[in-house]
Order: sequence, then C-alpha cells, then structure tokens
Amino acid sequence: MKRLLIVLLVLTLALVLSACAGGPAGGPDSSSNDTGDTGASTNAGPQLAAQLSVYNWDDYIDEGVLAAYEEQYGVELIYDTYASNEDLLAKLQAGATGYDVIFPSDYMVNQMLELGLLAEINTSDLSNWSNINPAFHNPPFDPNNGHCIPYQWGTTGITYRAGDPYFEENTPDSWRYLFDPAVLEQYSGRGVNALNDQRELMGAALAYLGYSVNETDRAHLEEARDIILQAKPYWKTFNSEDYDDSLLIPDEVVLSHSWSGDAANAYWSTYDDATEDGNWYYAIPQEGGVRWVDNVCITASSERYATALHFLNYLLEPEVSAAITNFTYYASPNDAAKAFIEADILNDPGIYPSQAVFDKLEWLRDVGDAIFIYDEMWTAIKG
Ligand code: SPD
Repeated sequence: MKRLLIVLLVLTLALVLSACAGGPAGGPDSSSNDTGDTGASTNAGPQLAAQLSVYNWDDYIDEGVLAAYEEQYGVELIYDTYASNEDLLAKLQAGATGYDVIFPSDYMVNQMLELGLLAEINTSDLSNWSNINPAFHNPPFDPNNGHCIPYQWGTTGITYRAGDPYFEENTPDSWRYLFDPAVLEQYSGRGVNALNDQRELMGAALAYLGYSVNETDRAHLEEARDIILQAKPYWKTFNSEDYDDSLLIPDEVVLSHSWSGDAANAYWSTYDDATEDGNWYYAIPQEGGVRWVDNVCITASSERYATALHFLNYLLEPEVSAAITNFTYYASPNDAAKAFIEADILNDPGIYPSQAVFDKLEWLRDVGDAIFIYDEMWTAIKG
C-alpha cells in the first residue's frame, strides 16, 4: 500500500513537470490519424498518433507509468509481453509489424541492428537524455546510442530460500549449485528452477566451466550443453517468464537461477520488519557470469516514429524511471532518477553490486555466426 502511494505521488509529480516542460516531450495533438503520426512538430511538441504499440518483457514496467502516459498525452498504449530476447527476435523475423517500441538486451540490439530491424535515433532529439549516466552512453553494441536508450540493468545469479536447512549450512555461491548432480541431490527435491533463456543458461554453464560467457568454440559449447543436460533432470521448472512469482509460493522452489531484480523483489516482498530480513537471498557465483543492460528501441517498421520517440523521452523522465525501478527492483541507468528511488533499493548490493562484483561479470555480446552453434545446442537442451 505504501509502495502504491509512493508510485502515485511520484507519477502525479511527473505529470505536472511534463506538462510544464517544453521540447520534444511537450503536449500532444490527439487529432493526428489513428495509424501513424505525422512526424510534424508544433510549438507544443510533435503531433502524436492515437495509438502506440509497446512490446516488453513480462512484468517489466509499472502499469501506472503506462496509464499516466495515456492520460497525459491521449495516446492509447497497446501493450504486449514476451519471455526472452529470442522470442522477440523470432516474432520480428517472422514479419510481425505493428510493434513500435521494443526492449532488447545488449547483444540482441547488436543482432537486430545487423538485421536492419531497428530505426535510428538521435539522442539530441531527447530532452531527457542528459539524465542518463555517461557510463551508459555509446555502448559497444550500439555506437553513439544510434538506435536505443538504456532502460534497466542488472546481473544474473542464484536466488535461494534463506530458511532452507541446506542453505543455512551452504551458501550457493557457485554455479555448481545449479549444475553439479552430486550437489543437486541434496536439495533438488524441494524445487530448483533454471532460466529458460538460451544465452543466459549457456553463459552460466560456460562460466562454470571457466570459459567466457561469449564463447564461440564448438567443443566448449558442446561441453556446456552436456553440463546442462546432466543437470536438467534435477530441475523442477525451466522458466524465465514468471519464475519470480513461484519464488513467493510456499514450497514451490528453494533455488533459482535468476535475474537480480527478481531476487530483490522476492527478498523485499517477504521482508519482515520484526526480523529485519526477507526469505530469499541472492548470490553471484564466484566463477563469474553475466551482467546485462536492457534497452528501449524503435522498430524499423514503426509508422509512428515521432510518437515512439516521445514515449522514449517520457521513460527517461526521472520520476518515471524511478517508478519503474521501484516496481521492478532492477538498477536504473538514470542518474536523475536516484532522488526518487527508494533508499532500500539504492542501498541493496544485490541490485547495485560493488565494483569488485561488477568487474568479475561479463556483458553478453553478439557471437556472430556462432549463434548457429548456440541454436543447435539449445535445440538439444530443449528436446
Ligand atoms: N521480468 C523481466 C526481466 C527482464 C530481464 N532481462 C534480462 C535480460 C538478460 N539477458
């Protein structure tokens, strides 16, 4: 209830500030046509389309943020979700049109760029761009942020149930807790989940074996496949879409391969003021693993480019960006948002890791043609 109140207050403030602001994020003209925007600007800002189609990861935005945009600007958001980068890519490659705004991760931006699936942007057209921490400017996967803006970032590790007797004695700070059958024997009967995500799961197995998460050598990728295949019988679920919900169901799982925000959400959702603790802890494996940044991009096929750009600029507003992080528990690349992000989140090292932890992780990169070997391994894993 307290969180809802904070979100509403913050969004109200955002709307008031937006209404006062000029530039690209200025007022709408809902008299524009239904199917596309005109791209024309008035003194009040661009002419906005009546609708905008937004395609995002599951459970990855505060719905209040969407409702506030619709109310303020008179644009109806057609909102849909996907479970993985590969699902998003498959959908676009199958010729799906009509999606305007999408949220691919780092390496997938690179892949989509090469396939011509993303529209160009110029960050000087975004009045809120300066809110973004310079560390997120000009990423290797998208030079000069020529196509996308950063949305949220995080790490991938292991979430485990704090009260479980096995984990009271053993901290699962190694990928062997996800992959070693002898170790899995100890607790897998109480439920283990692995992320149903090709690059993430292969990356975890590669890190466990001492290889880069961006390995391209076939023999090493086959080793990773075999590690996964021998562990798979011990996993109760293979889920990256709504596994975060299962963390909150009693006796559903005791350990999950997971993304940092979902781990933090499980911790803070079960936080007890009396014990000053939550039921779920998060560990980054000592072998290393993945850090990632998800991005907001406009599809090359969008017919509502000006409206999409306007929406991107809205997402960069400090209060909006903070409301998203306060909902998802993922770290924000928006420096100006920090004033509105809850202190518990800013101070949680599971969400904002130390430099030492950050440095032992790798970004996932586009692996070029080796992606076909990954696809082959994935088919065997899913078979
Ligand atoms: N619930 C949505 C979580 C999205 C996390 N994206 C992580 C991508 C890492 N490769």
